[in-house]
Amino acid sequence: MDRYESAKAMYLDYGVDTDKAIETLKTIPVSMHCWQGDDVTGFDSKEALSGGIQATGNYPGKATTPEELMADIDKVCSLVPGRKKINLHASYAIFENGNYADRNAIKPEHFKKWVDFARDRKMGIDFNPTFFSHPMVKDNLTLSSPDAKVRKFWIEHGRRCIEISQYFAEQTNMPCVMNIWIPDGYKDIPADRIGPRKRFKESLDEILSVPYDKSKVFVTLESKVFGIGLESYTVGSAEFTMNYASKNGIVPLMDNGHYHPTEVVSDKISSLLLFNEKIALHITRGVRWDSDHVVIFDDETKEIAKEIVRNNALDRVFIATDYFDASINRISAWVTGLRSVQKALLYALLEPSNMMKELQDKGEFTRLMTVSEELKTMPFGDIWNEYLRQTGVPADYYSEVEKYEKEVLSKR
Ligand code: RNT
Ligand code: ZN
Repeated sequence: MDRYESAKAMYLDYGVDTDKAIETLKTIPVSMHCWQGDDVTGFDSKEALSGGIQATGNYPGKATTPEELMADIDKVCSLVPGRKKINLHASYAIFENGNYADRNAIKPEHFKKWVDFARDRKMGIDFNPTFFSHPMVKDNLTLSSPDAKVRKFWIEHGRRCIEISQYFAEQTNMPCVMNIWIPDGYKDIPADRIGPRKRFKESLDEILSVPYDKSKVFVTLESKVFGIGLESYTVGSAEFTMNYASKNGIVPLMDNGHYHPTEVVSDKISSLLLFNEKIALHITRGVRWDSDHVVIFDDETKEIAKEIVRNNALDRVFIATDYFDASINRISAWVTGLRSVQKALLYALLEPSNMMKELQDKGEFTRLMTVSEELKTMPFGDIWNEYLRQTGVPADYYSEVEKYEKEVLSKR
């Protein structure tokens, strides 16, 4: 018997249909962040990366033009199975023939090349206003700045991004998730915590007063506990963003690097699902801090996937990746992270969750523990390989990455 058939029979003993799991996995969109390709640099400014985030390493071959970044995205897509969306930041606007526009003046036309790119590949586009790496970030503040001029600039940026998001949705015929994250915060103990949050709230109200089609654009709001140089206070804390999102009918976004080290996003998903029609995730891997390491097939990534699958929430959770490693081949970093998310989803789809819920409700905790442990040594790899085979993606991507590095990246 071939390996897939024999693995399939083993899962069937637990009542799990592996064919069905594979079919479901093929339909789950994962939003691929464009910023792994160039260490969050973008094309619109010469400013260094700011906002309390950091890409470390200087591996050669990073993309520095739209053409290079698009070629790299194509390479990645050829090595990642399943449905992908492309997640852009406003800083990736493409200016041609001197039609440069500052962040408060960008228009759909500056993203036409991205639309063409996505449409040719039948992909949807997600979007992010870029509230960092720009001279109008004053004292690490944007939408919460005490300076009305600064706030006005960034409010206008946010409003324009909603318009661009709707353009993406209409052009690709797929909804666009637009995520708002601001770096605003203080390095040291603030004297006024409520003032900046009140201003942030008012700025968000102004951004969201732009009329837009809520069936096409889903605005999400991402929280964060601290940033580099912003250790003592962030304006967009978890409490702020969750309350703002639920009061204003937008979607809360949780990034699993944005909590205290012993807090886990996997435990938060169920609560948010009970109070929100949709929720959004940034999947990353923090090592000791919000370091944005490449996502791997680790316990917390699996646990996050299980919470989405067990709660029948595949159509209620917007799944996106968000990490940036500049110390290794960036294509490989991208592929490894995206594949890990897909692996975790498959792993979750192969869990006999009803049976396990029943054991929990009956108080059979001894059996529950033994089942969970047995599942860990099931032939998961054979099911994964079958999925790769069916989606036409090579199991060994390293040799492809090596070849691309030799032929393309090393010549940049
Ligand atoms: C920063 C946030 C945010 C960014 C991207 C580039 O800590 O996670 O989502 O990583 O917008
Ligand atoms: Zn994030």
